[in-house]
Amino acid sequence: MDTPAAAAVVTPAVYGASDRPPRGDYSRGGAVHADYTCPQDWASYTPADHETYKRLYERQAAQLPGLACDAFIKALPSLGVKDRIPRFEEINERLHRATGWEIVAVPGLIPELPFFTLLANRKFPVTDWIRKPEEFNYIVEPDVFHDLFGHVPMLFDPVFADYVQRYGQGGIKAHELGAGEKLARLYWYTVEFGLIRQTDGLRAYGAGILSSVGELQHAVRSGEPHRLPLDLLRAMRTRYKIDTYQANYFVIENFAQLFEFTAPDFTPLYQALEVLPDIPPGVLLPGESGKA
Ligand code: HBI
Ligand code: FE
Repeated sequence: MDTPAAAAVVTPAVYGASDRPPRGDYSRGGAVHADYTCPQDWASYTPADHETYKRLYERQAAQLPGLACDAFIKALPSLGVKDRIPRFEEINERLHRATGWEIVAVPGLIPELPFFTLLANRKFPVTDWIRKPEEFNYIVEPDVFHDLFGHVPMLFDPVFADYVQRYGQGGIKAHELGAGEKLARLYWYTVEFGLIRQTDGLRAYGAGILSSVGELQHAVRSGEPHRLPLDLLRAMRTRYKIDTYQANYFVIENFAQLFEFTAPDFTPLYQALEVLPDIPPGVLLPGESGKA
């Protein structure tokens, strides 16, 4: 669909625990569509923007060995150019051939339902703006570096790619059932901050870890955070922080496990969650070692 949305329809998402509005431009003179997608405004990147991307890419790529999962390391070159912000169409030629996914540009965080709907249609929303040099090390909202470098390589893995689509389908249903916030925690603890056990040790597959300069070491190696085997109820009960390293991570054995976990109808889980209290980040329940 190519009709630009009425400006009033496309409002920024209020997301996580932030009290500021998202910073993207959600009107762009009518260029933002009703599904929140927009053209990637490639021409507006400055030489400094491309330089920021190049420096982020170089620094992050250098610390992947032994910390990032094999699927991520294998697919990273599929992003193409490293010395400037890639054009999304270039990536789509390869991504669509690999798993049938495509990336679409968005002006920033978007509300839950349109977000879930894009995923259910195998379209991954990628923020097109890039952080300013003074935010080089840390940014709360996703920018093009987080979305491309962190998320897109994993979409080249066929099983993980199917999981993300199924998550989007489940999200639409959760939204109808008023359980969107609970399901969003599953996204957080898998797609954003998930760990996987490989035969050669623990590795990161979550984009929030893979795109962060400090969190890779913290998540995979540090003795500080708790690591728990992924359990749907446990993860959906656990609140999260958006402005510090995570205090707990959930570990999967393989991507097929994620896909299988999300096959059943979640309605009974949402019912159970209504009477189970939330668990604060970093808290262990009786019997948990936190050393998965
Ligand atoms: N919008 N652009 C963008 N990127 C996200 O990761 C995102 C979003 N909107 C909502 C959202 N994530 C969350 O609700 C997900 O947890 C499920
Ligand atoms: Fe993300």
